[in-house]
Amino acid sequence: MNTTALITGATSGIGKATAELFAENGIDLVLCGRRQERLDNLREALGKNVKIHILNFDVRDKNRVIQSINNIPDTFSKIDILINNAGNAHGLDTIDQGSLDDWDAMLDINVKGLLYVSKAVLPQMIARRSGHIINIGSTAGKEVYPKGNVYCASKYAVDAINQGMRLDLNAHGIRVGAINPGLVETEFSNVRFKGDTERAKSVYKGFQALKPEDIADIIHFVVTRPYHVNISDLVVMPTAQASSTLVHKTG
Ligand code: NDP
Ligand code: 8X3
Repeated sequence: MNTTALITGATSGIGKATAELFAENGIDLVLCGRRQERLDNLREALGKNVKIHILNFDVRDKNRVIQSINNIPDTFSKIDILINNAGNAHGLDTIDQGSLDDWDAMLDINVKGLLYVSKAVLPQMIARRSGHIINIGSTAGKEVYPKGNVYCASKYAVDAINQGMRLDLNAHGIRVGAINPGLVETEFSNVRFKGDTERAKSVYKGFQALKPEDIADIIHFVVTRPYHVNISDLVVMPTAQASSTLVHKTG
């Protein structure tokens, strides 16, 4: 039987690159996101290689998340791999200037959304005594940077949830690990700066940022290790980046 992966945030960036690489490698896919047209395009493009099922939900909508995942057609219902990737930063402000709506979005999507999706997928993994969960954290979840406050908090929470999941699922034979990227050039900064593309581009100027394909490659490596090998926590940065606050830029 084929391997099936469910990827949240598959319409862009790291999630999309992972979907493309998984499809190239024969992994059937359940692809999630809110932008229907992009989901349809992915189904069209990747459906030539593997079976694709698309799910349109906002990870904040817990009832819709649980209902959508519970009603996945039988062909896709054995989810071997869950990539908890959906998420973004919203705003970059000092703690006194931050917007309440931005704070809600980051905590509701990056933390609670990840929990809702995991809660929906876990029962079948536990019943089968197998499965692999990859949580996409961040260097922001290892080291706080100025104005990162709530985004960093959301990724520290992902780090804690990753550790907690690994402890609680240990007896069930489920692999759990986090991948924590540094600066990856995706739509991330465009979302953070609310469509200010010039400001978004400037984040990645003067050095070679990671590409989403770099992270997809690592995710594929992690999920293709023998089952007794669990890569539990991995940090990856561009060579030009030494920490959350130190990036060597030229020009
Ligand atoms: P993108 O903005 O390119 O992709 C974000 C994805 O998340 C999109 O597919 C988007 O889909 C989905 N998403 C966002 N909000 C929701 C929501 N409410 N409900 C459902 N899906 C949602 O960013 P990245 O690929 O960079 O980000 C992916 C993950 O990687 C995030 O968790 C991010 O925090 C993390 N990360 C990113 C880094 C970077 O430098 N880029 C570094 C470290 C970690 P749609 O809008 O269609 O719903
Ligand atoms: C994304 C990396 O440094 O832009 O999580 O917060 S950073």
